[in-house]
Amino acid sequence: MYDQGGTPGGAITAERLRDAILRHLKTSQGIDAAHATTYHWRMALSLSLRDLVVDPWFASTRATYAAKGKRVYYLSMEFLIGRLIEDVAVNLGLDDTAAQAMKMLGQDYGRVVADEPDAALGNGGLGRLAACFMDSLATLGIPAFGYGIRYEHGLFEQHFEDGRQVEVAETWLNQRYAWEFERPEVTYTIGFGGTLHETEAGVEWASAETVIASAYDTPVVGWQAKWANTLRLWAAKPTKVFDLTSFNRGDYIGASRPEALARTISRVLYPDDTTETGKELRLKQEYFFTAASIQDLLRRFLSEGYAIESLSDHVAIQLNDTHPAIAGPELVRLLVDGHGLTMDKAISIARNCLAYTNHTLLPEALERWDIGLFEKVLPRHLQIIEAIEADHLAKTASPVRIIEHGSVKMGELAFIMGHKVNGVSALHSDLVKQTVFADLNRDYPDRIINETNGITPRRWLYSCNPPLRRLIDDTIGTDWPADLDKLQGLVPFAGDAGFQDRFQAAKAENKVGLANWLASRDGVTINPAAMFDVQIKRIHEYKRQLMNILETVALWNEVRENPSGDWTPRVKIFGGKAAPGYVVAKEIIHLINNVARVLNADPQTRDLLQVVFPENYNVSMAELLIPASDLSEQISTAGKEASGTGNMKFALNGAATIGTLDGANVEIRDCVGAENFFLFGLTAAEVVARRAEPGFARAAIAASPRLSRVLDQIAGGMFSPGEPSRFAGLVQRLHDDDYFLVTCDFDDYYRAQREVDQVYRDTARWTELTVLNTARVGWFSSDRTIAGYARDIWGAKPLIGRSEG
Ligand code: 26W
Repeated sequence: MYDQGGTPGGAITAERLRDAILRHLKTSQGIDAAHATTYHWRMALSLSLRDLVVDPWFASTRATYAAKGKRVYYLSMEFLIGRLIEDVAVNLGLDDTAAQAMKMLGQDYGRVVADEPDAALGNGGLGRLAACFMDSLATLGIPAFGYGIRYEHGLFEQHFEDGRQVEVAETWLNQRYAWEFERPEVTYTIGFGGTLHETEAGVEWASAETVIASAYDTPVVGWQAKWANTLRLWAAKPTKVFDLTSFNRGDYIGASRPEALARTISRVLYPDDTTETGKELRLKQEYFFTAASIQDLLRRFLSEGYAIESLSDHVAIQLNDTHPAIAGPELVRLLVDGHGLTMDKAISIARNCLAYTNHTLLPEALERWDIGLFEKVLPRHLQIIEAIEADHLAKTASPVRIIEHGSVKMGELAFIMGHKVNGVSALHSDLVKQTVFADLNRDYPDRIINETNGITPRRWLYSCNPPLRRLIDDTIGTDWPADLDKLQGLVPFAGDAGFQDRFQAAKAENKVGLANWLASRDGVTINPAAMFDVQIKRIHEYKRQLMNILETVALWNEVRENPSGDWTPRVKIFGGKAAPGYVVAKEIIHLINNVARVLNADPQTRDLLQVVFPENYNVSMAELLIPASDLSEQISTAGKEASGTGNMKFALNGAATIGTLDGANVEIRDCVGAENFFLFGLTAAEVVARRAEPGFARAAIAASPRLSRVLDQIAGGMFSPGEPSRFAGLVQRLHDDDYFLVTCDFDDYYRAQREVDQVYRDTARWTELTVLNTARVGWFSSDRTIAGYARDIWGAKPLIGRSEG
């Protein structure tokens, strides 16, 4: 246990932790140990660990007030947190102690940990990045708040019925959430709609409806408990709780309407991760949490007695994509309507506080709100956006408008209202400059910078991969979790036979663990000696899960024709959810499950090639799959994956990557060495050129007998006997409109996969390659990323010394 300041000291022994757990069982749960269920033990353990976070939390808050420095505010519609027991135990240095304490109590630590529901308050990359960033902000000791929404229902639960995805509401809050502290004293009234009135004091906004934003705080403790920050999530509550008159006249539904309506705002996470919905409720969600957050940070700033003009000396606000972009107009509104500043002054103060991160170039993901809807919900903010646009046009000769063609473009608003804009990988940031914001890049040439994404090594190596963690500790010491570049120390061991054996043994242990989990949860048996070839991420055409399953069928065809050939046994593992309204993505899921059914039943080939698609992929499943993976599929169409972060997690856990020159794959390949990366496919520039060639897809198919055979099999109903034409549309799309160039990259992808087969069979070479991946991806720690944001954007300083380790 690490007491205040991080040095091992006032040791929390297993005995003391056991006693704390028993106390919480009794006093917090009101349960006699004899009758306690796994849930009760899990709650008692969680509360006992939470108790130990409070002191560093209070001390960090006190130190922040004393330092009179700058606070960082990370505004995000999503925080894909996952489970917290192990994360907190690891950061407190109590992961082994907790396991001992549970053992003393006759409980299986693993079972108790697995009982915790994931906090699935996000869709995918953007949400998980926010969670990794919170861990790094605390580990570096940078004073920060994460602001988001406390959704009652996170990302839906995915089930397969006859191979098709069905969605079920997620229910993480059916049980008490152990890690949060309700803050009933921290509430803000948020208005929507209504009218504007010119008065001599300025514009007055009379909102038509209001809802209360009520805070829930979750402490976020960093490595070695040297610092702890706050994740403040807002829940919507009615201004008028209960309409007694309706009730008295027997209108019971009417009576709870106000509550139901209000709670709708924070009821559920929108499950779309690439297509903006344009829905009024989504706009209200975005304004609800952003307005509450801006009002909360302004209250905190003013409580320290600073002059409003010095706001940007003490406040840095990061917008996680455009979803909180209304923050600019909201801050200007408060400075003009609330503090009487001129519009010009307010805009420049706000700009010096704000910065925006772009996470996607997909046109359908860029938020554009219908102006009619916007004016209806946020009339005062529309006025202010017009003023911001006028200010932009007055100061530049820009062709760019924020309001255009009847919609409010949130990307342009976030860009113009920020002092810095960043992409999330070197390639992506260049493409942001060359495409989506080319004009604004000309107007503001030094505004766009790059901050390549990262991942927290605490969750994504130390916690999820104990066998490899122990080997690394034994080999290079124990301070790598907060200084990941130290992994370079493994390079000299890459070719060492003894080390290779232990490295392979760690991977094998994880593979057996995964096989046991799949067998117990899904009744699926996989061969742990086979190569585990894994593609886990949201289902999307640009991520090309379709190309992966086409290659799988092509391989199956070859194996069937020559079952005695020296094939490398493979298990293809898929995981991922499709947005409920994304029909093509759901077809791809159905195809994968149907191909799996046919291939896994083929007596000739099933020991050489198997396909599994465990349902309901989430953060906890990723923590199980990634340490057990041999091959990481990062096969997106070049220019489409802004960065990727799964790619980093796989490499860190000793998996080889087969991938395109897209997103952060480019930088991973540069770090690990081209010879330790299985590259294929067109580059981003070649993609654009090829797409411009008429009939490029048909030409590619005609040139590939392997591909055209597979397409004929699928279109012919080989994998949908009951409905022969089920996948004909999917195949037709590849002929007519293969926007993501699956047809053009297929043969090179197949070639690269066979190269993987070759190298995999050379165990010494393969192990050396995977050790070098682990050893050389230290740069992809989110600690390095956050240090970049703090240096290049926020001007924020850590308030703790570098880890003494
Ligand atoms: C409005 C609907 C919506 C919701 C979420 C549109 C777009 C999003 C996100 C930006 C999608 C997302 O998660 N993008 C991913 O962000 C990761 C973190 O930077 C990157 O690593 C991924 O490449 C990118 O796809």
